[in-house]
Order: sequence, then C-alpha cells, then structure tokens
Amino acid sequence: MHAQLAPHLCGLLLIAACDSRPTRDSEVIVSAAVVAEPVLGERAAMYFLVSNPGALDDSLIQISSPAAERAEIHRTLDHGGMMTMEPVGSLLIPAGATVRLAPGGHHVMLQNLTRTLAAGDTVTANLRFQRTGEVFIQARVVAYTQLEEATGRQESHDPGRH
Ligand SMILES: [Cu+2]
Repeated sequence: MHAQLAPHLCGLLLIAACDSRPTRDSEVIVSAAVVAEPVLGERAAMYFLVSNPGALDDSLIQISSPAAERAEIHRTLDHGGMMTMEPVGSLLIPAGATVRLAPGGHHVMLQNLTRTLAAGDTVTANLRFQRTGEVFIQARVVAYTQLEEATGRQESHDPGRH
C-alpha cells in the first residue's frame, strides 16, 4: 500500500535531480534559464525549463525584466521553412509536465532592451504564474553559437523532439 501513497513521487525525484532548491508541491520550478546574446541589440530571446510537479495545471501569464521595456511570450510558427513568431497570451504548464522553452518553439521575447547584453551577463526577470504567483529568475546570456547546448543540456527527460 505504501507504494501508492504518492503517485507523482517519481516526477518529484526527477525534478529534484535537476534542481536542488527545495520546493512545495504546488509550485512550478523554473531552471536552466538563458538569454540568447542579441544580434541586433533591440531584443533578445529568453529560454528556460518549467516543471510542474503538482497535481494542478498552471500557466505562465506575465513576464517583466529590468533588461527590457516589455517581455512577451512568443511561439514560433513554421510556414514551410519560413519561421515567424507571434505573441501568445499565456503558456500552459500542465500538471506533472515539464515545458521547455527553446529555439524553434516557445520563448520569452525581451523587447526594447534597456541595456546592451553580451555573453556572460546576467539578466533577471519576474515570471508570473496563475497558481504559483511570482517566480524570480536569473538567466545567463550565452552566445548564439552556444544556444543549442545551453538549452538542451539538461540530460533531457524528453529525448524525443516535439
Ligand atoms: Cu520572439
């Protein structure tokens, strides 16, 4: 019977392995945050992992950062090889799931940067989730050439691509 006490315990253990910070079951965990070093200087993309070990869905609904006048959640669209992106109002973080923001998919767009960002800098941001509330994060700025490695280095729990 004991084995059935916590059906989501495996998920929690996996997440604990990724991120050593203590957490409450009802809160999402953000890890591996990076910002791509901007090429043109006006905006930059931010990526991270969001894990939701709880039994209830959560949603990322708002972002702010002192490094940008505003921040939006974007999704990437592929029109037969032509990539565009558009803002979305929120990003669902389903119960028990880990959502990866990564190049070619969802990302946070830091619009109208307030300062120059170069590889090695740190960007802070406040993420607001519907259930969890505010989560403060620090993201490392990485060179574009190191982005794939930086956003895919989490010894992936989802080896397949989606
Ligand atoms: Cu974008």
